[in-house]
Amino acid sequence: MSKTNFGKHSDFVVKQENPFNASPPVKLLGRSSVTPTELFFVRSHGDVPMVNVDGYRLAVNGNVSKSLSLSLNELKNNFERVEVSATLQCAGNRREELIAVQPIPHELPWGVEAISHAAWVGVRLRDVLAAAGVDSEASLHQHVDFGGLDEAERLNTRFNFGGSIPLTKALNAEVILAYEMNGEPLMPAHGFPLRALVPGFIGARSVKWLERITVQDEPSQNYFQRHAYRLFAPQIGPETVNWDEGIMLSEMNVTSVICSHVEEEQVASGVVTVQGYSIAGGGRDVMRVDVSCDGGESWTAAKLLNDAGPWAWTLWKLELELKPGKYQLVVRAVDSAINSQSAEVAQVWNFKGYMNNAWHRVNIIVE
Ligand SMILES: Nc1nc2c(c(=O)[nH]1)N[C@H]1C(S)=C(S)[C@@H](COP(=O)(O)O)O[C@H]1N2
Ligand SMILES: [Mo]
Repeated sequence: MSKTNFGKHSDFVVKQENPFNASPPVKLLGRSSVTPTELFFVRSHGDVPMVNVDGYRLAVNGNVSKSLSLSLNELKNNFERVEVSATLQCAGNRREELIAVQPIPHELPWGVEAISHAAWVGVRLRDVLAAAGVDSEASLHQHVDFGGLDEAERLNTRFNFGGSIPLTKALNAEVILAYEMNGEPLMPAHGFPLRALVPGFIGARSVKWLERITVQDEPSQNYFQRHAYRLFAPQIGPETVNWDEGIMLSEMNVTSVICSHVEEEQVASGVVTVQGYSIAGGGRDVMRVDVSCDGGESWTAAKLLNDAGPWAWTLWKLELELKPGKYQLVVRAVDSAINSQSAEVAQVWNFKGYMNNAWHRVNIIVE
């Protein structure tokens, strides 16, 4: 295990050493509902800060009647301990397929593995906001801004990572300040000692190494809210972009992915088991996962394997009887709002490479 591996699995695939960005091999993903922590993907925009818990304080300020400064123990002792089982997915998941359509410079070429699931323990954000005297009735149009301790560098300046969510989301029971992941204190790479956990939203809003929560009238001024993590129309590029026009990303969209096979894989004829994950954003449910082995001409519904609640991915499986030949496996899902996926990656291309939820296709050779 190399020094920069941050305690991860020896098969963990490091995409970038500095900052540390890494993900599990696709075939180890979605094997179980809960991703073992040593395989949970890591997305970081700056160096992983090593936080000394003795000096650690969380500040709660802004439009509150009582500003707070809390140690980790005060948080643990003064607020109810709650568990939330939730999947985290980066908005840049599956960027690699977008890059194959048209290059996306300076962004990480994630495959399908920038997603993982854990059992998180922490305190409800709304309990902490209530202790700070946030008047939820009077202030529904506000935003909750999270500030991290890590520093990123963009546009020649160094600044702390941050991002915000609407107060209406922050007041929901599923949004927590997490200090444990899969029964252990958070690992440094996942935000020790404390992170926001915003199920159903893009991963970027689950701010790690959380040091500040500010209730304010506007969304975060942070680069990662104002420039990055916005969705632009397909014709917009770096030269023509007006940063204010992109859609600030919040809820994830419905997606589905094949994890059992990789491109051009050779498999034996007979029963071929196709497996993967699917997830609907915003707490919606995955209602149906369809699998095709002929490029999308005909479809069969896959078996949905787990029901870990609205904030969790759905694992699925289908056994196909395949004779020798070439096949294109395809998967697509439908969620509880009957949202579905685009057939072609080109239809969802955008110059920052976010939210690719096109049908996932994998060509295999059966021998
Ligand atoms: N402080 C801080 N929080 C952060 C980030 C970061 O770089 N710094 N990356 C965000 C992004 S883009 C994602 S997808 C998730 C990834 O969480 P993980 O590394 O625990 O998988 O953390 C989010 N929180
Ligand atoms: Mo992300």
